[in-house]
Amino acid sequence: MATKEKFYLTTPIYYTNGLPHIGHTYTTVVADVIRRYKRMRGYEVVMTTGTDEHGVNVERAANKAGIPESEFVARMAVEWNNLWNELGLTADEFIRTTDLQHVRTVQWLFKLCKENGYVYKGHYTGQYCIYDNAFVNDAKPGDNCPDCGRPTETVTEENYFFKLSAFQKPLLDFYRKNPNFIQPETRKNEIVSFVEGGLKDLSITRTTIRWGIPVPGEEPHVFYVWFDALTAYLSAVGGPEYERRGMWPADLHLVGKDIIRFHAVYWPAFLMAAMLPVPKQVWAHGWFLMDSGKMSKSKGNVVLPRPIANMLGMDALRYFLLREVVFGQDGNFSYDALVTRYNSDLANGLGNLASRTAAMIEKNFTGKMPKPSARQPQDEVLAREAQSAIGEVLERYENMEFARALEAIWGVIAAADKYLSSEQPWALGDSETDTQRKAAVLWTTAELLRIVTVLAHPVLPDSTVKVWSLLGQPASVSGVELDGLRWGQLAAGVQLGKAQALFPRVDKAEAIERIEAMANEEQNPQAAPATAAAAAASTASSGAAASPAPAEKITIEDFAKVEMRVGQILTAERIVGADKLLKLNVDIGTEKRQICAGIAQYYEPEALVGRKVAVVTNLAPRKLRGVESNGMIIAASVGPEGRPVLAGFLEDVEIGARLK
Ligand code: ME8
Repeated sequence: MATKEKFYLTTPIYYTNGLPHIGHTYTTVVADVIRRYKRMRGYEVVMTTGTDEHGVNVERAANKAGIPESEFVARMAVEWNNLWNELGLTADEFIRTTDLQHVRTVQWLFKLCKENGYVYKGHYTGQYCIYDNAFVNDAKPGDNCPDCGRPTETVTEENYFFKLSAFQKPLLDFYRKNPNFIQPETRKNEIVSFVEGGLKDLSITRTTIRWGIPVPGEEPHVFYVWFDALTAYLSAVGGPEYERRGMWPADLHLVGKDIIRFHAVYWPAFLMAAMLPVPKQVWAHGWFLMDSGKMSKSKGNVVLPRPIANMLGMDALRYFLLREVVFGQDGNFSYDALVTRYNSDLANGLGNLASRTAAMIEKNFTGKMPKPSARQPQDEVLAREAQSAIGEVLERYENMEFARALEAIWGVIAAADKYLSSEQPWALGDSETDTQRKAAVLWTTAELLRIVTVLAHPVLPDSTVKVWSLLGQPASVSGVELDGLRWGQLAAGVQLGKAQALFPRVDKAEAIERIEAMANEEQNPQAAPATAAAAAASTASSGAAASPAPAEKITIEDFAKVEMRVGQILTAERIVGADKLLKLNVDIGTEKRQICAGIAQYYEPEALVGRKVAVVTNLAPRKLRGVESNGMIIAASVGPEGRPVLAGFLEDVEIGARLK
């Protein structure tokens, strides 16, 4: 058997002074999509990610948390790793820069560079903040520290320097000989002109930082974080023994545009100096922006992946990230656009096509895939469209044009919708001719769905598995070889699998409200307004089961912040355009409140009048579907759909009584 060609790809190793947001998720999702795609094309793939655990920022974050750095980074690495696992983004190797294997690799790389004459001892002079104990990059004498605002001082320290200047010509030659090394083209031009402008030697050790990998025999020197971090790509696949694993050099480093210089200039130079193989490609994508600005914790505009995955499913987030923005360019993130795409492309598009095709086969052919005997030219037109999409989609994936790949797949879905509308199999009768025609139309649609499912699998790994089993297909969709995919391979006679919910439609405003409530709870666990069940009751159940992470323990003082009282519902009415919400007027003893509750699908408004309920009364007012809601009604959230059941009292209670 021929051995498989290898493909090694990496995400950046992320800083552990914060938690993953949608930007980090983006890079990791793209890596995962490529991994799945390459496997389906027969490659042996290794994908790595990890955590960058050294440096001043981590040192500061640990100090702020009041725990030793080693404990702080261990906790953070667990958080990052857990989140990736939860999101289905488990890498093949997860490298931590505090791992012994990594420490050994950094020290080894340094030794090779030094032995080859590219490292020398010198003095580094820069602006230093004595309060933060750190050099301030790019600061001039007289500048203030950007972190604490205090004046910086000019400080000189002894460092080891890397002779980056010696690599100007080798790097430019390398870029010329490997024109695809830096992608996209615009980034390549930036880097080439940066290198053409001349390279200064780089200080690669520090004596002013404590939290780093020690330079052997040269304490207190520790390695500069980037010399340390970049080497993680090599330590993940064997370090000094990389040849044994056979994965190095990396085929693809995926990074954001912020760190392209480190990857396309410093990293190949370090490797050239050590006479080690250089990676084949660095691909720098753009930023996901929030309200057209960069996400940052201090601005409070960070989007978290978990609430979105809980509400809409991880496939929806993956689809959105890849479909919404041309890979390589910046794009804006908005919940509105996310939910719109979810409803239109996933619920109404793929989900609807799959469920109605299966339902028609179930109804007309007792769930057995029919044989396509009475074919007509329009079936062939659709077949040709799907067949030619296969080639196009593979080419798009190969060129990292994910949005275009998905566009092509969804073009085929739209063609199938059109085909069904014009063929109208549901309008055909039970005569032999009609039954044969129905068989041909439904087989054609199911075959198209099979092809779409295979092509979309790298992006939608969970839902395509469901469609695959719905179509009664053997083995796993991930095992299908993309290069062998052809129109006409769908066997007749197979029994369809059980129908499963794929992408239940959601009410946009409610979905956004719930995502935001979960994000708020995740970001401010102490300030969480009320229980998960209460949040579910106030914002309506959408059908997509939300399962927020279990809340951390709170103190009695925290609990005391939530004011709950007995209220009596005076009036209840439906809200036009929001089929899940009821507008209630509630007497809470001291005043009457307007409260919106997501219970309209389960409670008739008239039946609620006069009912006594438990109300959270000190919740900040907010708008639901444009209607002000001033409080929250407590309900249990029951079953996978989160059916709300209002909390009540077995004995008579006074209106306004406080719940404790
Ligand atoms: O730079 N949009 O780590 P980091 C898109 N430890 N991608 C984003 C993003 C956004 N708004 N925000 C972050 C580091 N990213 C170093 C890397 S590698 C040897 C060391 C992604 O935690 C993007 O991939 O700051 C970016 O390059 C990376 O996260 C930066 O992660």
